[in-house]
Amino acid sequence: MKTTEFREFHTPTSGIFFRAKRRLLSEKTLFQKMEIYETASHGRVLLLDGLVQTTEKDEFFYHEMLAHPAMMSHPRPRDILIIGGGDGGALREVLRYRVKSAVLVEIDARVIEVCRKYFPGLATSFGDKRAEIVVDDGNRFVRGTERRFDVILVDSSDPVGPSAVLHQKAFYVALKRCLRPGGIIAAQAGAPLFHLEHLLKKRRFMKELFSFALYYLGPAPTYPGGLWCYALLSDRVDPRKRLRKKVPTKLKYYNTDVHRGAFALPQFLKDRRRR
Ligand code: AG3
Repeated sequence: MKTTEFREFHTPTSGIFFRAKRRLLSEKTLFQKMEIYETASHGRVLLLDGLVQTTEKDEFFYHEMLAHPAMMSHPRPRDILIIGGGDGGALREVLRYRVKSAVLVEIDARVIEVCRKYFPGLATSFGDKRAEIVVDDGNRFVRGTERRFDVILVDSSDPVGPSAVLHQKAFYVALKRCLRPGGIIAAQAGAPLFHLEHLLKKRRFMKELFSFALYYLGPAPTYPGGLWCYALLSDRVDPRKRLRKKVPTKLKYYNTDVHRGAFALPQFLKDRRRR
């Protein structure tokens, strides 16, 4: 796209029209096409391979809902792993807790570099002493590492391109191996409106692997359909039961009422099968 003042753009299936004031960056990295626009309505917008990943205006819905349901369900989350999430938003959320370490494994070093520059509100977390950044393929990392984690967040993109493997059963088998006893995984799972078949299939294999494999929902105004689905996986913890007492301050969307409500699923996504 040429840099035309106030040109409108939209992304496949998102249905959102952004008014681009300025293109700040457009490049092909080793892994994907990356673009950043300054928009009139949503502040800065990051796209990877044409898909909206984050906007300054509404990123808090997604990042808070990816991180806090898992973090709040774990009695003592000390060591955290984030797969993907090179913009730093999920990392910012987990560092609101008294964790010991947070390892972020991002395949594309350029995403980190560029977000540090253009999305300071997300990427301040990279400077935190507890954060450790690993530039590697998340799939390869979880297969090889001997480290174990209390909470793992999967902040991937859609099941196409470099993120495709992060949606498959083999990856979840490998992830499970990296969990400490009592550990919890939260993974972004896609749009109920556009990825329903995929979501239903995924829930079947997740239930084979974990005692608790539950979907929950949250708003994502700039993602396709506006409603986003996440999976919460654990062998010991039912995230609908006991929560930690103290919620981090300064959150914009998440609270414990929202947490409980998020597990209420609409009829078309309800799990009717018992294990
Ligand atoms: N995680 C991505 C969500 C997928 C967006 N999909 C789409 N727009 N079709 C994103 C990175 C945010 N930390």
